[in-house]
Amino acid sequence: ERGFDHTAIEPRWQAAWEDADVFRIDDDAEDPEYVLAMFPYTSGSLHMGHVRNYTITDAFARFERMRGESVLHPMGWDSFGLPAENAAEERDTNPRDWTMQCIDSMKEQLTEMGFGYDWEREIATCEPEYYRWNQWLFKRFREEGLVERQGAELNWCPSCETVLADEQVEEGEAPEEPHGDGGAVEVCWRCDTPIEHREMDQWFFTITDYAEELLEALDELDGWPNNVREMQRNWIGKQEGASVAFEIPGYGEVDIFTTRLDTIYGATYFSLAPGHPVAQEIAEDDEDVAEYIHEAEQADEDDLDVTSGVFTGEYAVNPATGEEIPVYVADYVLTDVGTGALYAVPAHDDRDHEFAQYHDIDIVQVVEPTEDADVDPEDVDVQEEAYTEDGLLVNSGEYDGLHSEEAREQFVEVFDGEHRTEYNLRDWGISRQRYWGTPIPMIHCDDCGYVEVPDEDLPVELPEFVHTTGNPLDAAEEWKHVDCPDCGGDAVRETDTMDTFVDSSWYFLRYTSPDLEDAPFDAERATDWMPVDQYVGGIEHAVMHLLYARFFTKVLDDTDLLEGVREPFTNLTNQGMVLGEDGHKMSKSRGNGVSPQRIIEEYGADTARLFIMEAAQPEKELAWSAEEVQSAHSFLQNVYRLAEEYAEGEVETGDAGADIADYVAREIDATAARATEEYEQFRFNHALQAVRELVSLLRRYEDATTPDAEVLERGITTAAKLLAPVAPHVGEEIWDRLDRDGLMADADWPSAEAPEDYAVARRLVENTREDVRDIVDTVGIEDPQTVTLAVAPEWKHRVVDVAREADNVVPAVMQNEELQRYGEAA
Ligand code: ANZ
Ligand code: ZN
Repeated sequence: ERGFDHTAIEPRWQAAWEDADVFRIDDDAEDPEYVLAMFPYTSGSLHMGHVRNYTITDAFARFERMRGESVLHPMGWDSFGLPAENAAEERDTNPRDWTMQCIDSMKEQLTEMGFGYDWEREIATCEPEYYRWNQWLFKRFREEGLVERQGAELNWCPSCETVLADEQVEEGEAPEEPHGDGGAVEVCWRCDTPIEHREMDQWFFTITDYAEELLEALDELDGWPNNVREMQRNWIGKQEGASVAFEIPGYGEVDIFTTRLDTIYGATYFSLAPGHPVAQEIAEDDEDVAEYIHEAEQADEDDLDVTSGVFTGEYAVNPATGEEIPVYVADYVLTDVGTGALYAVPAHDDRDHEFAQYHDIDIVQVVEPTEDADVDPEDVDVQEEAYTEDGLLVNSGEYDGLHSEEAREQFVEVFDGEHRTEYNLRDWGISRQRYWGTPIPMIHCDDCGYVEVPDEDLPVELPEFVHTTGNPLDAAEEWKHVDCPDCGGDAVRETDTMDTFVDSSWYFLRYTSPDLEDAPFDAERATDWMPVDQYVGGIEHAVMHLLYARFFTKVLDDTDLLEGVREPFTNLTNQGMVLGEDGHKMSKSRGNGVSPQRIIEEYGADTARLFIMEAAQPEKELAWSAEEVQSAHSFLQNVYRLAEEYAEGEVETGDAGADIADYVAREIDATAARATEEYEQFRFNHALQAVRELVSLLRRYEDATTPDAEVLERGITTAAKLLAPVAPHVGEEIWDRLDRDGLMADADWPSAEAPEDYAVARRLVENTREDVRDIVDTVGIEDPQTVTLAVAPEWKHRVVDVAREADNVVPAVMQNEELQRYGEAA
């Protein structure tokens, strides 16, 4: 039986790596390469998305390690969250036991995939040793004035009398109208009662204090994909505008926020958010308004009806025209945006236009397109549709003809306003009415109000889990009732727990000192080891996790827990989706999933890893293909057998002529150089393509001649090493076959010194991809070998094409065996 048996070699090398502590990194390592994958949520088993994510970081970490870098490549568990509570309910166990089981089985899977982590640095966010620092940091943030208690809208089940997390709200049918219009309502997952929305006080981190810095620093994050930076920019949503006061007789001056002060002459009505103090004041004497506000509070913010609103009977004075315009209370005006009040210009704003048409309000045009605009002023009919572009002012008194931009500038003074910048970014509400999370370290005392749990009493540990309808922490009477730390009187613990995004906002720091008992992390080491050099994870975290982690890092730096670390992740890669063989995202419901376990059993981890890395660049979608999996497996067997046959003395070696040996030697160096460069750029598939080419050359070398032993052996070890970050078990097996000392994981990366002419040619390819002819001319077609070395496979056809066109060089090119193949194929 030739070839390797993956079921035998994979566990063997996994054990060997562990015995030799290959992936351990010392605390005193200086500024290691920090390679990190987003840690998994403890769902119970790895899916292909995980496997892809971790294969990328593992390959890169192994590559850097073989290059002689010290590498920090840790792993941990994002292990708090509602699904564990649900699983515990379903299985009649508790979230802790369930989570620990999940961790055990996921860890086993990671090991079977051959991923090399420093397990000494393993962390689990559900351990008191970890979450106590969430509590400690919450207190430090509070000292910095970054924690506030504010009202927030929550889902409330009137039947269970409990707050529901968003995930606990389902679409259902209102029970009292079974033959209703079929419209879906939101219902409680447990009892199907339609839910209500209630305003309740919650704990917030005031991330908005950092809005400007979080926005500005994005410009310098050039190791991040542009789309993620753009998503963060939009999320932060900076708007530069102005605030101006409008008089509402009987209620005084009300400030509005606008980004279109140039349109003020066109304001034909005025709108207040339901939560605006003046709206509330009006409601005191106006039943219709009171009822509207009440309904608006019940409604779900997410499905806004732009036309919804109620006339208050009051009028505001437009300071530009002196005219009185009707005041509405309208749902589309958000209480916590700007000032919660706006003047509306139906002619130039889409929402205002829809509202005005519905409520039959005047539409007055005050801006028309400039001469060089795409639209003809004649073609603009604001009665039909709002014109939302800038332009020249009309119907604006003495300011007619002024450009919008100038008008915005001038009007701030004219109408006694103020420049004002607004952000879409909201403060981060961290309260969750759930059990399986970090208890918020606060105690409520009727006399003293909210009092912090003293540092020496941290962690506030979770009590035993009980099965109950609401939040188990509310039912934990013994745990809940404590003495007030200030006055010693009867007091009650906060029963909300923290959003699990708090856990993931700083876990990358904990890896630097996972067992530290008197601080969340060692400030000096964290400062030295941070930022993460390569961070890899899903695009679904583009905004929340990645923004929160940036926020935490900045706060920690400002509070001197870090020194001069303003950003957590220097380079970010979002791996693309894994699709099933049918081209759809792998999912349980479609039944098109491929389980990592099955692939490991059938073909081995190396095959799975190789397939994943060859099939697409990390950012691209990857479609599963049984055929390509098979091809990856055959390739690995082929490389292995090449080594095996050589090691067993089955290859007759000798002196086949210096020319050919020289050529092969140059190809070996060139491949190492090219693969190295591709690894550095995260273009693993190109690196692997180069290795495949080398292996086929070595096969031809061996078949067609009596190869030089030294060159052949160097070729085999080079190919195996270049493959090792992706297929580490096979790498070790070959290393062993060749009787080398130690482990390949510890071996040196092949020298990336390419032959000089190769390097020149390579640069040329990079610089002149567009013009193969230039390459051919410049490197000199008399030396077709250099051309071969220089050009990526996809270009070799073009080299041949160019050579054909310039027929004087055809014979020269065709002397080159490699190019001949491309010539024949063409
Ligand atoms: C008058 C105006 C005229 C506006 C016009 C726009 C166009 P964007 O559009 O994203 O830049 N606004 C102000 N406060 C608001 C609130 N609390 N809730 C909802 N909308 C509010 O956002 C800025 C615009 O949103 C502001 O400029 C304001 O309407 C509206 F032709 O003022 B504008
Ligand atoms: Zn007290």
